[in-house]
Amino acid sequence: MQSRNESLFERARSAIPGGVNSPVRAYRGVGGTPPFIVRGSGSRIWDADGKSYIDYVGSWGPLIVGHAHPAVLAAVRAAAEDGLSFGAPTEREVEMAEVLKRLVPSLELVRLVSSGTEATMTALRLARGHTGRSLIVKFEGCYHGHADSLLVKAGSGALTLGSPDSAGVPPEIAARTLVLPYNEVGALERAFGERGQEIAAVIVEPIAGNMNMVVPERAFLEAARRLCTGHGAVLIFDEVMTGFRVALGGAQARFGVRPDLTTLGKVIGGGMPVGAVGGRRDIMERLAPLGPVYQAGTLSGSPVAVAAGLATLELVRAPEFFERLAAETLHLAQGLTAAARRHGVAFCAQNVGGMFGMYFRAAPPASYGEVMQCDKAAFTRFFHEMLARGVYFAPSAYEAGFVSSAHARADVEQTLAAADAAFAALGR
Ligand code: KE4
Repeated sequence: MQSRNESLFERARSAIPGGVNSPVRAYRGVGGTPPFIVRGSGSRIWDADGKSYIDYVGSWGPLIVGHAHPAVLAAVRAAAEDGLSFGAPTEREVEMAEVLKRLVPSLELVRLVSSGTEATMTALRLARGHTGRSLIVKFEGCYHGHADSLLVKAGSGALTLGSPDSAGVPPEIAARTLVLPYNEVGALERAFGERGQEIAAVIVEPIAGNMNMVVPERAFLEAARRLCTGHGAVLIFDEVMTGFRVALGGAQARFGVRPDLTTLGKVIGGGMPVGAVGGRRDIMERLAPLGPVYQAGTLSGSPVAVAAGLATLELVRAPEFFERLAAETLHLAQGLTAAARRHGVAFCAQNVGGMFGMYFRAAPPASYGEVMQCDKAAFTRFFHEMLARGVYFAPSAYEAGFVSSAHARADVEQTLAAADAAFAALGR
């Protein structure tokens, strides 16, 4: 007898490529049938077979205050009562831009879009339009959404499926993207030494969350800043994942490095489709209708989506929000590491604010190469042991995990108890 998840997945595959609307959801990285989720509340989600899970994916980061938060739902309901979309300016969008400017000082002007991909695609076009150059530097294992120029040695779902370089990207486009090793100052210096005058922009995840989680040396981000300044290139921090996740001001606040442009998404929509690109006024003023760089969007700044984002950003501004979130995430990371050690499994975990990495190796990786040394088979076994025990991690060894303010200590303790049993099974 098929489970509901299995029968839904069978139906889905007959109507949707791979049965999913985003590849990583298909569980190709871990095998098995993905649970079809029917609802979420706080730290938990329920699948079509009635099973509940403590959720550490949080829709890949947006649900930082937990599922179906009453204040977020109330804001969405209120906005929806006035109509869903107008294709005209609304006060809420102005309020969102003002809130983002206040919380992220490097945003002198900001444009709202509907996804992280649109934000990074726009940032690249802005950098190319501003500099008159076309070469983009990105880093192996980093994922910046699925715009052509960025699907070159990309992380996240592309890496999970073993296709970091997507088909369909013309070679002449891919040739305008230079991929360097993440966290290596020397390689970046050599690239600027050889081709500095061609480089329009460096785009970087200031904490890499799409090849598991790799925390850069501060010197790496400082070198990117120094070299971009010295060569007239645009430094883009892709904070779609880290923005309002690792600190109120994002990774740029933690590292004290000011980018020229920042891209945002996920948390700023609170689970609804909102992305943003912002930064230096002289660059942002190149955007239509002021300047020659075109960009547009039917639902950009959607009042209902922005209402969800505003409510979420209000909640994360509560006193001690990030301190409490980081403390709970640290407790999870330390507890997982201790459980693995008790059972002799080569594993460690670390967090930055409310995001974490889990690694089947002795020490946290500092590079893409070290991420690839992690024991992927062990991760897959652990993933399924935990899923069976009601803990829902990202179905890929190349993703970060997320804790929300709705995760109580009891949730984390339940997770750690499940992990103890899972590591015992792995250790046998
Ligand atoms: P979206 O277009 O998916 O909203 O954002 C793309 C993006 C851009 N930049 C960073 C740093 C990102 O992490 C993302 C999207 N993250 C993935 C998960 N790692 C989204 C999940 C998915 O692709 O289904």
